[in-house]
Amino acid sequence: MNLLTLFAIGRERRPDKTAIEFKDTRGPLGAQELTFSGLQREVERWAAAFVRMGVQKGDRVGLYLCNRPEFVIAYLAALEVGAIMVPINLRYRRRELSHILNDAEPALLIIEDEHWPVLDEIVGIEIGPGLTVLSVDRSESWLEEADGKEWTSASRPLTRGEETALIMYTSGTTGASKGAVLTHNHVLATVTGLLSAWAWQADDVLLLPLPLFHTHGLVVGLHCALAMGATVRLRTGFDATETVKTLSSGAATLFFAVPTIYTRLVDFLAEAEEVPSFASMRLFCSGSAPLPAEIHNAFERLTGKRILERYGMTETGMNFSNPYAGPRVAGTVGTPLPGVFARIVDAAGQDLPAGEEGELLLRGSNVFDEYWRAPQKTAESFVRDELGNRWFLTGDLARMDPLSGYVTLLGRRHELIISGGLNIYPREVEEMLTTFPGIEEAAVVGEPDAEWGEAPVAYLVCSCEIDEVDLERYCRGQLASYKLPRRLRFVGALPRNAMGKVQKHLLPRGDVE
Ligand code: MLC
Ligand code: AMP
Repeated sequence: MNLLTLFAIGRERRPDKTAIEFKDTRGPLGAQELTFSGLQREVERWAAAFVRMGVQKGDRVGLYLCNRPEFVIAYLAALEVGAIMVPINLRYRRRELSHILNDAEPALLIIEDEHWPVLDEIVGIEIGPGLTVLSVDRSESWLEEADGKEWTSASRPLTRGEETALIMYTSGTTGASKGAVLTHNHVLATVTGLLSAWAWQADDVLLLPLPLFHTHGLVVGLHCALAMGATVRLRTGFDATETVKTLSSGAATLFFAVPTIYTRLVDFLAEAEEVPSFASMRLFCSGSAPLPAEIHNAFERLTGKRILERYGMTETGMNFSNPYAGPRVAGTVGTPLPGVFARIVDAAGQDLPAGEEGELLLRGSNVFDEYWRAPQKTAESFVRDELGNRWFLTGDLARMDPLSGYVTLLGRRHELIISGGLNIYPREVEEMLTTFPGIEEAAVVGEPDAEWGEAPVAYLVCSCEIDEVDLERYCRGQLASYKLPRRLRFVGALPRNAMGKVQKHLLPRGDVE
């Protein structure tokens, strides 16, 4: 099924109801509200403009935008014309942006005015011709040019469920991010699974401060709401005061967030003179990184609400969830969602009995088929069983409770660092650090961090004295700032094994001169 067909079911329930209530928590974009029918009118106007600009079925449309109604409009308009949406992390800098634009080769990129400087640096230089860049802040000018060009659902090119809806870039083990190709059917499987597992209702109102360029905000949040015809209170970012005010005022029923946000809410509420009631809230969800049990319990103590923790991935959408009705166990991600099959295997790929720790493998109609233009990476990410079924190697280490069947995630097979729900691959940071004059070798590891869960720390072998201020300025120009090492440790050499591979577990922890 095409996702637009699913969204039409939600829209037609109550076309005059609010689909998006938007507020810019930072200020400049103000507030805006769109009904489901108003949203569709805008989508059709944008779709007509896209076609006029030459966007064709199968073309990629990149969105380098913060959370704002135009993100939703542009995305749905891209689907209308049969295009594939490529969301781009807004924190990405020149190098990361350039990589995605070269890899996905979008025909159209939609940005905000403030991003012109970085695009001027790369378009026509690092990025080949053929890319049209439009600013959302000047949309009236290019939308007007298409006025009079009618677009209706009858204009839609036939797009089947097995065709691609999204390419979502996710941190790559090889230093550069890779695009997970998601069809309409993949996304639909996650959405329909969650609608039933979490008992979504048309009257639901979701407060959504998470970025729409990641699966959590986009698929779990926006898609479920559009499919159900529920309202989204879309925010540009997280603000504890505003969140508590909205959630306690009766203006929301659902809240989805990452553990760092729950940590901040617990701190905020613990310091409040009086903790307000969250009586209208029927569900608080956490995911994207492990929720510490003490935060889980502290949140319940303060609010009387028990968080539902779930587990997902960009490549697969949502996989596991604690129950909506039933015990939500801190430190676990619950059981597989409808239609998701899971195995836990040892290093040789053999199934392990419940209770033993191994790598989690997944299969299901939610699981992607391939990375964009990367057959080798795709091949390395799947194994086949004796029946020929293809299983995705998640890289997550897990154990299943023999009695309840609940799964606990224990860590990751690869070196991935998850900071506040954002992924950092050490290799990418290491490669960047060694391009700085004087840094000969770098090893980046994740260390526990009270605020972010994990934070990157860099061990450096240098041939001369490094000016840390210069280094930081350099790093900021190269990488999204959440990837910057929080601490630098200067060492004489990196511990290596006989094969020359860095033994990160042997790096001296704590400050070293
Ligand atoms: C922001 N900063 C971070 C950071 N977020 N640093 C480390 N880790 C993070 N996660 C840094 C910025 O780089 C900036 O640094 C400074 O903090 C202020 O930025 P900000 O934008 O004002 O930050 P803030 O609004 O406080 O953001 C924190 C946050 C945000 C937790 C709200 O990180 C967030 O929304 N995280 C969720 C990401 C997400 O949706 N992940 C899901 C992926 S999908 P400087 O130095 O420039 O000032 C997935 C699958 C699944 O994982 O299961 O869901
Ligand atoms: P991403 O690549 O950004 O899609 O992040 C996916 C990864 O986030 C997974 O492979 C897990 O390692 C991690 N993750 C998601 N949800 C949870 C959770 N509830 N607990 C622990 N880790 C999680």
